[in-house]
Amino acid sequence: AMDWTSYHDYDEITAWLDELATNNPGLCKVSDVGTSYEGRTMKVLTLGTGAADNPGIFIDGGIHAREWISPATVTYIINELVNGASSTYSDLLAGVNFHFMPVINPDGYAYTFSNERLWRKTRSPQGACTGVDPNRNWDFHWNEGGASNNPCADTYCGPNAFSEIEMQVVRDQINTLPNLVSYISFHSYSQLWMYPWGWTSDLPEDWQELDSLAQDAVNALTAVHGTSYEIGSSTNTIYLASGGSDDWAKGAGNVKFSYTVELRDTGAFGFLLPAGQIIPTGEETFQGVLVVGNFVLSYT
Ligand code: 0X9
Ligand code: ZN
Repeated sequence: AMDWTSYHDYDEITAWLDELATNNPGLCKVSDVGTSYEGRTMKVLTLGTGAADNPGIFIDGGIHAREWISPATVTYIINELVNGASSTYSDLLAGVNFHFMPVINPDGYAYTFSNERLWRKTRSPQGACTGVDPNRNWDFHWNEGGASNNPCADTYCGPNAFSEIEMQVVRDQINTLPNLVSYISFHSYSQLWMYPWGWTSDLPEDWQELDSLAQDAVNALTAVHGTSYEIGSSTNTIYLASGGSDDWAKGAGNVKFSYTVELRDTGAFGFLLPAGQIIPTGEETFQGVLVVGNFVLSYT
């Protein structure tokens, strides 16, 4: 069983996804979509009661191993949609397909439980050091700034774009799913709701649409517990960093409303966010995701 009073490891999360699908046929479907470097099965959970080509939202978490509030928030969102006041979301789930991958860097995440709490990267061998920054590894303006060529660095972009099997798996999902309108990647920390680009300070031509939806999402988020967020393009809000999944989703994957969200907090606890903040973070973030979901529902 799952709860949101403590953080859960990779095996607990994947077992829970399987259990949800078993208990909620017709709403949930779980698919095995790949295998990590160390052999962990990667799964996608899809929620939706309508057509397979309904507009879709792809939500991932856990790309950075140590950002534990990310998988916890993604599972919180899944649980609300599946086990929350069911009739509330029936129109949404009839018109929008949600695709979730709560932990897209399974080996790194497992390593933060077993060995090193603040590990960030994947766990593939890279010469004298280990791991690639999975959020510098995507093939859209790859290694064009804000990334390191040093295999020992935390922002190592890899020997080539998509060197990491786990990011290939996520890429293939995004490419396979029909009609994705939004992509949201959950990270921590800093309380930012960001849109492309992260590889340049230039803005996408449709940035005002992305900014406006982000404002609506953040307004709903902040209304829950008063948590303040900043909104803007990645480069202009946090820093320049190329090879990110959000830039790829928009620039190569053609997913228009692409976001990276940095969850709580602003640094008091940082990556070591106390488990007592999982539920409030989940509650507020879920309201932001609902705004995106309802926008996608009526987006043509
Ligand atoms: O550096 C990152 O990958 C993200 N910040 S974190 O502290 N969670 O590591 C920000 C990524 C923003 N998006 C792009 N730069 N494309
Ligand atoms: Zn991150």
